[in-house]
Amino acid sequence: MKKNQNKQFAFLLKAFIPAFLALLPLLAAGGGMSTSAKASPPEAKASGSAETLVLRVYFKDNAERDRLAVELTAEEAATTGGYLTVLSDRAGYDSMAARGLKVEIDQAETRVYNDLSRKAQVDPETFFGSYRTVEENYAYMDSLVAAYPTLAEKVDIGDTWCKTHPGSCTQPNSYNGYDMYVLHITNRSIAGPKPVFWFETGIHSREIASPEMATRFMSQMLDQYNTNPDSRWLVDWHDIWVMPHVNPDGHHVVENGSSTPRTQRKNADKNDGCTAYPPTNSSQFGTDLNRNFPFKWACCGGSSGTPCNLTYRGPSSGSEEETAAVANKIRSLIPDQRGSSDTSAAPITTTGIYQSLHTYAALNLYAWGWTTSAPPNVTDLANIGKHMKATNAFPAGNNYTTCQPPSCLYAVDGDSADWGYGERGIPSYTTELRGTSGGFFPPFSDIATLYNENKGMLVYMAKIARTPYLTTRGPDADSFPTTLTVSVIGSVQLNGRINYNWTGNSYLQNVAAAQYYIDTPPWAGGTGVAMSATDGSFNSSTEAVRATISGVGLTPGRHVLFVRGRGVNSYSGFQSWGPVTGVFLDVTP
Ligand code: 0X9
Ligand code: ZN
Repeated sequence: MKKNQNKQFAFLLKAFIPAFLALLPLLAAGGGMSTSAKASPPEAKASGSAETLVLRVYFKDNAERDRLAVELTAEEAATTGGYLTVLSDRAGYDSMAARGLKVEIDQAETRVYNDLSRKAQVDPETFFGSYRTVEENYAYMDSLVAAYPTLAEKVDIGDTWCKTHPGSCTQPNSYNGYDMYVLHITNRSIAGPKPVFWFETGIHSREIASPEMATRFMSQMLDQYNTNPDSRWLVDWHDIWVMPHVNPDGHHVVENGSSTPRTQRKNADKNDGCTAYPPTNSSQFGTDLNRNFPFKWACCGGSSGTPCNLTYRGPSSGSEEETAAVANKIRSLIPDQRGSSDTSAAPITTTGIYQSLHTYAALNLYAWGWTTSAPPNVTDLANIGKHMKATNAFPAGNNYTTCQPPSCLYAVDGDSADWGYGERGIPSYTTELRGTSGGFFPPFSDIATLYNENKGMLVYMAKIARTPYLTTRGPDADSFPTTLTVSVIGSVQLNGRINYNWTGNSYLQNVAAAQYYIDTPPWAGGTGVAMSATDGSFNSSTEAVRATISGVGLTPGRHVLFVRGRGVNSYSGFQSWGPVTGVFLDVTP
């Protein structure tokens, strides 16, 4: 990436000043939370010598839990231990204790949170180590479009709050907001309509690991188009929408923290009665975009009506530019497939799937967030979630607990996952990445691990996008090779496995059949060729399968095989075919 003048200026600001300022807390020997914040007198005062404490606040029942979660802005840590995890300072701790709450300091987590040694060195073009800024991620998207012009386009779906309110945004500096860009990945030389996988990150800007997953997923789809057969067929046949920054204004604030990012969670809307800046863990301007979606908005105590609160829901349903842009774009891509009653189930043939990635509770959360009642499609929503978790599924899951938020986290209303399922009827998830050592701000070196453990979950979601509620009832096709080579006068063996037997599968049953397609997949009118059970009969939930593929009659060059299996059961008249696994078939003259 070329440095322009702004970058040079940013370099000075970001590298030299914080490097000097970072020394101050060490010299002051006060320890405490060293933010670049010490740059400005007001924040230096606000943090002072007050160390951030990681607190366990115990609750008596779920009603108290949900009330306290909103009031104290609990972290998204599991609540199954009977307590909420809350970041506060000594004064906050004292006042909680004074009002009779049982509250403890988690000493180990408090040390980790404040560990100065984690502070990464500052790169002129990134922040907090090598995390990319909004500008850099947008430039990265441009570079992908330039490299793969027929496979990727950068789509502007709207303007942020700061861009629609010119002159209003002055923190951390005067700026005029952002366009909201989504990378639309599909091979445009293959006609649609195609099933939609919507994958967004960064709705909570301080959860900085999440956009890094989006850019890696873009790369996996595009840079591996010629080497990874699943990337190939997904890009050819599916509409993949990846939005790295649902909240770019908030991210801009976060980046400014430099040696320690700022903790802005919400957008930059400060016209609703709160101008608190710099952001703290209990007060900041903005609307929580994940409480602003137009479904069950403000319905049930899962959000706050107080503007400085971290779960402030905004003045009205869908009031924020960012929320409206995402909802309207998805509305243009995916039809409303669910009835309007809370108990209306979406049909088994529903198409489209939605992932909104957060950090850092290690959870795959599905609807509903607004009620403890199970959603009408609960069996399938949970089953997709369990596949997202199962490390022995294919592609391998992330090993995060799968659950409905009020039972494992806290009640939430107006969030994107409830909207996606509630309004459109599509399976919608909030995956919370695992917290590594840094909470919201893991050292950049953890990003590779986090992507590695989540890429299988993302690919699975992309694979089942056509009919997720149906396809999750089918088996995985795993253990197939990446590439087979055959000559035009020869033949080759295709070997692999059809497997229902991954941990937690609600649709465990015997495998009944397997098939492959050459170049034209089942949904495009291709002809399936039956594969046989290697042991002679289909009579188990895990079957090794094989076929002999002849090269005679095939054009020399690269072909794509689509392999899949099904179970013995049918559902509403549909056979239980599982997701496709791709294999390259290279035919030599
Ligand atoms: O509270 C939230 O918005 C999410 N947790 S976080 O700490 N990252 O902010 C959880 C939202 C879960 N909601 C649904 N799955 N419906
Ligand atoms: Zn979040």
